[in-house]
Order: sequence, then C-alpha cells, then structure tokens
Amino acid sequence: MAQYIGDYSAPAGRFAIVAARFNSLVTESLVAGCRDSLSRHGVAEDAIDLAWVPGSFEIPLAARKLAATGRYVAVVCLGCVIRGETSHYDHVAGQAAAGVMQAAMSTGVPVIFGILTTESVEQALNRAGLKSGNKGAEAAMTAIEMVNLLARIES
Ligand code: INI
Repeated sequence: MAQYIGDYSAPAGRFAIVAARFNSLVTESLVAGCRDSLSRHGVAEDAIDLAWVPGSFEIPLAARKLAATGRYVAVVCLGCVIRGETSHYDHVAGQAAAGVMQAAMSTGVPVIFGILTTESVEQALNRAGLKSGNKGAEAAMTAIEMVNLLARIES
C-alpha cells in the first residue's frame, strides 16, 4: 500500500502570499505570522512574494493569477471577514472560500485558505496571534505540507 504524507521540510521554490487590506489590523498580523512560520521552516525571506488586494472578495482572482504564472509552489491567501449586521459577510466569506478552492483546482497549485471568518473583532484578533494561535502561521504550514505531499505523489 502506498501512503503519501507531506512533511514540514522546506521545499525548493517560491511562495506567494495574497493578503486583504480590509480589517488590516488583523490581516497584517496574519501576514507577519505567515512569513515568520515560512522562515522558521527554512523558506528564505527572498523566496516569499506578497500581493495586497482591497478585500477578501478580491483574493481569489489575484491568487489564481499568481498560481497560473508557474513561479510559485504554493499561494497562501490571508484575509479577515467579520460578521456584520447585513448579509454582506455571507457573500464575501462564501465567495472567497469558493474562489480560493477554484484557484487551486484550476491551476493544480496549492492555494491555501487562511481567511478568518469570525463573529467578532475579538475572535478575529484571538486567531491572529492572541489566544488562539495565528491562522497565517497555520496556513504557512499547510502550504509547506501540501507542496511536499504533491511532490511525493508526483515522484
Ligand atoms: N472584506 C473583507 O476582507 N472582510 C470583511 O469583513 C468585509 N466586509 O465585511 O464587508 C469585506 N468587504 C469588502 C469586500 O471584500 C470587497 O473588497 C468589496 O466588496 C469590493 O469588491
């Protein structure tokens, strides 16, 4: 029986991060956590490129463009959607999630969903480096694992 699993060793190749400026107090911490986690796993700082988009709704298009260049082994998407009093949240969060998946499926490049979807600012901050870890750091590790997994499946 073949069993495939990706480890956390630094893969060769470049990583792209796509981050939303909306709720930047939170997303800047996600970006910092992601870069820190990539570096601590052995990815060189100059092997990481960063693209800022206005909001999470815009993340999938930029992620797909970056993935389709063939220059990146993975694209990490970082954003923060906080539920408000309108249905805007559901549209933005739903479309961002579907779009990130579509970017991965249409390019074959791991495109990682590091977009927080929370009920409150407090919950978002807790998941961006306070009580409950840092979603950006988690997304970086997921990216590395997926790159290594796909390499093993392909070899
Ligand atoms: N974008 C976010 O990233 N988070 C939000 O919480 C959010 N809310 O709540 O409105 C948000 N809206 C902007 C959206 O992503 C687009 O930038 C905008 O609709 C233009 O397309």
